[in-house]
Amino acid sequence: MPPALDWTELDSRAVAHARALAGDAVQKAGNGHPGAAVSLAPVAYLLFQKVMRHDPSDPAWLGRDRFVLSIGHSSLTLYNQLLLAGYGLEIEDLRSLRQWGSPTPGHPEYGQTAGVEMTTGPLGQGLASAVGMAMAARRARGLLDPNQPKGASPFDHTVFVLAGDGDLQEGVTAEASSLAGTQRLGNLVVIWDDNAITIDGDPKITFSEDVLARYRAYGWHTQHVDWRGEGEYREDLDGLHRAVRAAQEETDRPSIIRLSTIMAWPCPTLKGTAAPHGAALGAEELAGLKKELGLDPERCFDLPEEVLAHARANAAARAAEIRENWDAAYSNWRRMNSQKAALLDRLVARELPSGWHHVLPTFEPGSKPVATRNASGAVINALAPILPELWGGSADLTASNATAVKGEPSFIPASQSSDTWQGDIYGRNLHFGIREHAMASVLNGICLHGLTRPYGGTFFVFSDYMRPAVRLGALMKLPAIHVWTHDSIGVGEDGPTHQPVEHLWAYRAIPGLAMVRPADANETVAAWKSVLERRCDGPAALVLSRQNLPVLQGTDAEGVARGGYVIADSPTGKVDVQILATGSEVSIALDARNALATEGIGARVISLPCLEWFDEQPQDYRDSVLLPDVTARVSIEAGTTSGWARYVGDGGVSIGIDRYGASAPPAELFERFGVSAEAVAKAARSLVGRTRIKGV
Ligand SMILES: Cc1ncc(C[n+]2csc(CCOP(=O)(O)OP(=O)(O)O)c2C)c(N)n1
Ligand SMILES: [Mg+2]
Repeated sequence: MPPALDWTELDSRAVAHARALAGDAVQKAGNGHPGAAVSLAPVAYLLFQKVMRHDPSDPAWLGRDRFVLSIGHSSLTLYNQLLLAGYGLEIEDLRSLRQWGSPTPGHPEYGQTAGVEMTTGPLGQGLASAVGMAMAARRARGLLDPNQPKGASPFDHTVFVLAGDGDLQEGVTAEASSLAGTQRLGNLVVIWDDNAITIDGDPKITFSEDVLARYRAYGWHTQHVDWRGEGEYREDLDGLHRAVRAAQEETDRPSIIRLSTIMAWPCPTLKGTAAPHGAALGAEELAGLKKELGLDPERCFDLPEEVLAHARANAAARAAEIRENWDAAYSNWRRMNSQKAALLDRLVARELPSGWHHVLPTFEPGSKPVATRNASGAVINALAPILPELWGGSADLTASNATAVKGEPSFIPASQSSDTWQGDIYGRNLHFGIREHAMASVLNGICLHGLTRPYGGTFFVFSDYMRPAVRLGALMKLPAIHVWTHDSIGVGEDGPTHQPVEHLWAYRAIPGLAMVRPADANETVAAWKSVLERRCDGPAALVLSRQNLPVLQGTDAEGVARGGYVIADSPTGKVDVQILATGSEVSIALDARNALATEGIGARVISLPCLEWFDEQPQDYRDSVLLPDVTARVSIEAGTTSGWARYVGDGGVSIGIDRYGASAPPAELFERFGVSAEAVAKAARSLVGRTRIKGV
């Protein structure tokens, strides 16, 4: 039996004030989401004050449980607890809810408010990323302390999620939950606020399956705590506490608790309706709520000193007690595992081991052509022995994406091993199944958890399935690495469904995401190096070819790190035209340059593996690469041309594919779509003919 819940009158008062504060904050802001914050205040208080291991004075504490508010719209549910527990939020911050620069933005934002583990708001992402956090916790434990029995390591902790009807309707949680069940993530506990309300009212119009049966079928441990019951609504905190403890004790399966509540309870007239989901309660209803709670309806933002002091003292005392044991266990672990402790210090600092890049492969220019996806696979395998934090896999395209680390087990329970993949709960090769969206969310969760660095692969065309999570990762500046192979019509016979065309520009539209499309094997190595070195500034996608590409003369790792460089300058000593290219089209550009040389036209070829990195460079560097005075410019990229005007200017020509591809052999497709050296040369000739070159 878990210890009985120790609950005092002051705890009840803290919950009552939290409910009223949620109403007050939204009333003052004029808009927001009070409803679930009112009804879930006791649930969140229970977690933060009675259940979770956390330390408000050290929000980054390694041993902490994680709390993910998947219902991000209910940010006040979290802000109230951060305030009560002593994470630095104060009443004045609730007064500035949703205002410019406040630590209480409309939805919780990672990095803006101490104690916020993840940016949430796009429904489903919180729960799906929590699966990644739970996976990361297991992987980190395997790296640092694999031999302790369950629960005995300082690295053991629980990932808690508060989810809503919306989260469980979103497809990404189905993907992630199926994966979590297969992975037997016993360190994951989800509480589903089954309040029978979404914005359109009763979700019975859209959501009729037996959700817990579905989760049982996924392999989860399920419980139902029914506060609505048959008779009067009763917030049975003892029952919920028991369920949460039982969920934590179930270490072999993830757990979900269906908690049947009433939206905005105990608001006098609006409880149980959709109205308080996303609008201020109104003065009258708010006063009525306060009366129901036994509070003074005249007082706003009221939090008596003794209530706040109680909550903060309780959170601090619990933290001190938990930390005392944990610190001792952790010091002991450090003493017994000095090498692993050094590894941990490196991972916490997000540093790479000195000299790490010496193991990177190099490819001889002119040697056998190599697909950049395979060069990427060679990099991953070269780095694997010295970067244990680097791990990843694919959404069922492991061989195609070249994401596997050879000779290492898969990150799956041994019981899930197949003829092809040997499983180990601490394994390294990830298998996401055909779940691209959840893969991206999981990568975010792994990054958020901290210590390790994940990558995930699929065909570039299916990156569309990942976009919501990739965007959120960019917003949070998480260093996930996307390995997107089969990057163009170079896919060939599979045809237009499998040939990305608009994807490069569609993803370049996401601020903070680096789209890296290397030209050959050596640029691929340099791209990986730069991505790994840029470890704190957001996600990167490696956009890689299916087809073999020549190993080029003139590639430059430093130039790749800067996003663009001159791979071959004008052979005539005078730059008549500049050819801009990425990926597989760089070699085409080089062919065009050579053809133009025979006609006495001097072409400079600029390889631009990453426009985002190039744009970051100082003006003088950019001007030294892309000469401002030479306005005869041709870009070539096997995708839509939409954004190239910015680089080639009004007078330039962009060669690309502004239509869907087709099913045919790759060489024929390049030719028929005019992505060719002849097309570049033709455009260059006409530009040189009609463009006055300054200073000439
Ligand atoms: C992906 C996504 N789609 C739509 C929305 C808009 N939205 C915000 S909350 C909500 C309803 C959520 O219902 P539920 O999870 O039951 O939360 P409750 O109303 O019970 O607080 C919707 C549709 C969103 N935030 N994210
Ligand atoms: Mg709901």
